[in-house]
Amino acid sequence: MDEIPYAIKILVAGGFGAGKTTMVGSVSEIEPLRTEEVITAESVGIDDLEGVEQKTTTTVAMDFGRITLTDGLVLYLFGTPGQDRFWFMWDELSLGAVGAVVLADTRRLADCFPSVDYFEQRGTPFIVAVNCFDGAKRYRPEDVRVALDLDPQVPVLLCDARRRDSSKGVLISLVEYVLQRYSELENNGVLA
Ligand SMILES: Nc1nc2c(ncn2[C@@H]2O[C@H](COP(=O)(O)OP(=O)(O)OP(=O)(O)O)[C@@H](O)[C@H]2O)c(=O)[nH]1
Ligand SMILES: [Mg+2]
Repeated sequence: MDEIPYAIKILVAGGFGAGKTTMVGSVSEIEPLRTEEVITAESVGIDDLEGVEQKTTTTVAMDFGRITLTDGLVLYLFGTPGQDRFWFMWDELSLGAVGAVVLADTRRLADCFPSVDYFEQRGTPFIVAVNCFDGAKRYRPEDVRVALDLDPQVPVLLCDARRRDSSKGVLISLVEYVLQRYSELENNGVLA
């Protein structure tokens, strides 16, 4: 009989327009579930579209996708909505998640602060993936770490959310980091 794979839940979070839906879509091996709605005129003055002026839709509930990393490990990916008014979804979406990717856009770095705070407070292991938008100034991961005041062990990497291999690399780094955090717990006797 074939082994049943481990299935774990991962969140893809970050500020409005950071590329969450793009990442879940680029990496998913199934047709991703999306909940996009058109950004209407009512958004003007409420949603900051600077830097993503071409954006016409926004996630109003969640994105969902799946990727098999190895025969034994399947990731279920949940993309969060980026706009503040959908914060009420986050606690529900986060239930059972073992780790999170916080996508950052260096043109609007402060937009990912709430995601970083949220996972720090919940004790959810997360990594920061800087989505390299065309035309955005390039920063070194170390500069982003300082700007976001991250703990030294939190991995920060650069990515292109539109590319499957790049997004997959981010998820592999997250899984490695989660495993490392859990083995620290074990070594420190917390799980004993
Ligand atoms: N150049 C470039 N454009 C990107 C990249 N990732 C996303 N985009 C574009 O940026 C826009 C925003 O992407 P989304 O994936 O909708 O962002 P989101 O974080 O899901 O947005 P919300 O759900 O509204 O918070 C889209 O028009 C994408 O095509 C990237 O890596 N590089
Ligand atoms: Mg989205």
